[in-house]
Amino acid sequence: MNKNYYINILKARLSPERFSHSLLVVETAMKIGEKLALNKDDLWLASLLHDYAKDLSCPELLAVARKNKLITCKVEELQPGLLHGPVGAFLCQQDLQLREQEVLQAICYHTTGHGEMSLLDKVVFLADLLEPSRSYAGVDELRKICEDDLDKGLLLAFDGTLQYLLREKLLIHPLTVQARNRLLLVRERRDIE
Ligand code: DGI
Ligand code: FE
Ligand code: FE
Repeated sequence: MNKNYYINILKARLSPERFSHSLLVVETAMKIGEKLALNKDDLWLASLLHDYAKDLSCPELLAVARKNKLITCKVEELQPGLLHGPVGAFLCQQDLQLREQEVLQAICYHTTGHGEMSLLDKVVFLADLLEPSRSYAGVDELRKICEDDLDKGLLLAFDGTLQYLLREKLLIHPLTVQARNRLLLVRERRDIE
């Protein structure tokens, strides 16, 4: 894989801050994924490109999403920032000829999560929240928990996002609810066994 090709394309698309965030997400994702059974090229690509569409404006996100039938619920129309995942995955497929479905899926769902998250989806999602320049309350605890138990960390991450959305009176994407419900159910079953 020609890594420089992707790095240069991304650098030209994103603000310097967003580009440097993307490199930190790669670093974090590779560290989290080190000992996991994951395709490391897929992990590298998905974590690098996860915010490919992040610097598009809301009208631009909506225009691409409407034209290509990417909108899956009303919440996305009302909070178009949520579309940077699905639009990013679409543009990576269209502009960069990215064909790896697993990579496109991880990019698509990196903001909301979803009910059937793969290991790749989970690592990209968490690396985005844990990269070293993130400094919200609770991030160190989350980093520590993820070292021991990825799903426990993921559940805590969704709890944190949901608490933030409730506090700020923001709409909750149904996929965020599905992701959190699924994690909770899977964990409960494991505890009972
Ligand atoms: O793109 P990044 O800033 O690196 O990170 P991200 O893609 O995880 O986006 C984070 C934002 O997404 C954060 O402000 C919370 C928001 N978000 C996540 N789930 C939901 C949500 N916003 C709404 N309105 N509803 C959700 O379900
Ligand atoms: Fe993002
Ligand atoms: Fe990000």
